[in-house]
Amino acid sequence: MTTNDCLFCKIIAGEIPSTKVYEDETTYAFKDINPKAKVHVLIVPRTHYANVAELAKADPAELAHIVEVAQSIADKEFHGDYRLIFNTGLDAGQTVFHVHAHVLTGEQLDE
Ligand code: D5M
Repeated sequence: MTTNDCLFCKIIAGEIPSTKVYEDETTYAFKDINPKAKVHVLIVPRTHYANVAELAKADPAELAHIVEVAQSIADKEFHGDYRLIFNTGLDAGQTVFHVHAHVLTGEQLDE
């Protein structure tokens, strides 16, 4: 997978529409098209990494920043509580191979 045929690279570039929740120089956040909670946001680094392990190795500061962004979304949308998920690999349910944090918040979540 290269950035040319990556769905989330196209979303970050504005070539495919998305509902923006947050953006800065390194990071973009948008609503998941198939929400699994009242608030379901995807946070992605603008740079393409296939999964969270690649991101952690190449740019741990960006991974920490993604956690900060998740916290700020949960602070705004709920009382600061949230679930943060990185599906990693096909058998874990990863379908888009540009690392993305799922932030689930806005309501009490099932266990
Ligand atoms: O999560 C991939 C997630 O990406 C899944 O929850 C649906 C979401 N998705 C797919 N296409 C779009 C678009 N176009 N906009 C917003 N959200 C989208 P994974 O962990 O890889 O299964």
